[in-house]
Amino acid sequence: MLLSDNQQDIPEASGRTSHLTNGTSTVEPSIPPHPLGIRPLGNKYFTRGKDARDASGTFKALPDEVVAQLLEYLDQRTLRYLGYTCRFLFAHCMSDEIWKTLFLEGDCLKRASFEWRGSWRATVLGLTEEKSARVDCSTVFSDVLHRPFVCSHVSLQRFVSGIPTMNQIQRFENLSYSDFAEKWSDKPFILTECIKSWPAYQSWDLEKLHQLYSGVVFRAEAVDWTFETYCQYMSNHRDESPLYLFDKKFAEKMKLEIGAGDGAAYWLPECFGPDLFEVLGEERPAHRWLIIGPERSGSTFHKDPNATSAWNAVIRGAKYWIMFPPSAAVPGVYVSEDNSEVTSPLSIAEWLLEFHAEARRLPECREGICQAGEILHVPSGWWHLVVNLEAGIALTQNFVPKSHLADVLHFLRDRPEQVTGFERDITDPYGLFVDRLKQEFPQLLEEGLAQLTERSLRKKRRWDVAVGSVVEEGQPQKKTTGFSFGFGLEDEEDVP
Ligand SMILES: O=C(O)CCC(=O)C(=O)O
Ligand SMILES: [Fe+2]
Repeated sequence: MLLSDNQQDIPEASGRTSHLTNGTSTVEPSIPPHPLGIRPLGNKYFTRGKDARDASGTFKALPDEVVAQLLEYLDQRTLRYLGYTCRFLFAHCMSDEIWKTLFLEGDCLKRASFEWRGSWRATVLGLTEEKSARVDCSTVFSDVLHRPFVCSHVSLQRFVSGIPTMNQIQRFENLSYSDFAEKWSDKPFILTECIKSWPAYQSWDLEKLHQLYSGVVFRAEAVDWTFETYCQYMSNHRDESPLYLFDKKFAEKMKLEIGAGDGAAYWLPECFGPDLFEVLGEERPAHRWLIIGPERSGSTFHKDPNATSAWNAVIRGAKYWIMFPPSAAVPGVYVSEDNSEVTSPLSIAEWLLEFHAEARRLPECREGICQAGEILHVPSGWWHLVVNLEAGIALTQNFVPKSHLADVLHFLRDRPEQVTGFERDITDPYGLFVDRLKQEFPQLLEEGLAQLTERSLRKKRRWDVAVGSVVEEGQPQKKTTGFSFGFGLEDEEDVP
């Protein structure tokens, strides 16, 4: 529940606000001192003097990770008062990640419009900035507490500049459909002129959208907030992974026309050609989104759903993209054997800090910055991580080009448990898609299915070669006990 405005955090009320000493960061010079003075663990070994942990009683024995986990079980009142017992626990109990969880679990979630107060804690407790407690925590040494702060301040420039020439995503002013279909449907690229005539590009910015839609409720991850509240959040938050507005019903909510008609806010770029998922009509999965977020917001590594391709048009701001082809092993991204689960427990900043340098050295790596007025192509099955270099607005759409029909058929047919976005009552998306294609594009369907069969045969043949039951021309017969781990036996079927 939100507490009222006149709530006040106890330490300030009892006159214990103290002067904060500067902490030093061991990570990079651009990181300012932590607002509470919390310092990285390593600093403890260069500091003679107090360690706040010593005054935390039983908690002293626990590693920081365990303390942080324990606190996740507390309700807001207990968390608040436990934080007043000593500096060490104050520092832990101020962790905004815990307060974000409390927000998401509490009644606050039910309200779309309220005042954002600069942090999850202040918002849950209804505290104004000046009534929020501030206690000198310069004797608290903790990577668990300091690391999220580093991640929310790390300079993005150092990762997005100096892109090696080999890695650069190709840029064109425009592209014809025939060039796309023949040469580019498998590769990322950026078009610099394609969307410049969109009214959305010419007239939207954050201020204008705020004027027009401040009362409209948009989805941002787990919350539905008015644009007014989201704008307050965007301009004053401290999150390492900022809440990202990602709304699939934006066209209805904003009463937008999309397409060829007069008054349309934007239309589909011609170069990608027909979108074969259009045959699904009302039954197609969600396919377009309005995306708004502050600097550092973005998307961690993923492949787009159902083996669809996508375009992503930047209306305001700038996005850094790092991409890998479908079969690449992306550093720091762990995929289960059947590809159904992707584990990348890292925030964007953590991934950049830990894995960017290694990823950039891989020959398959592609990187680029998509500026306002530019549009980027995400080919079917490609891995991508995206980060906003400044607050911005984007529009994205997923589609099925002819050249990837076989991939989508394959995905729907052979990965039914990974198919997403269809309404629950559609129990056989593959069957539905095939039926509709049969009616509207029988020839394309036939070609797509033929490609699937050919792939299966090729895969089987490569398997037979690998286990030695068939000899490839010019190769000696392998001795085998019937099973071997075949190097180079790329699972083509697994590559959407
Ligand atoms: O703009 C972004 O954050 C990227 C969005 C994206 O990857 C997606 O919509 O699949
Ligand atoms: Fe994506």
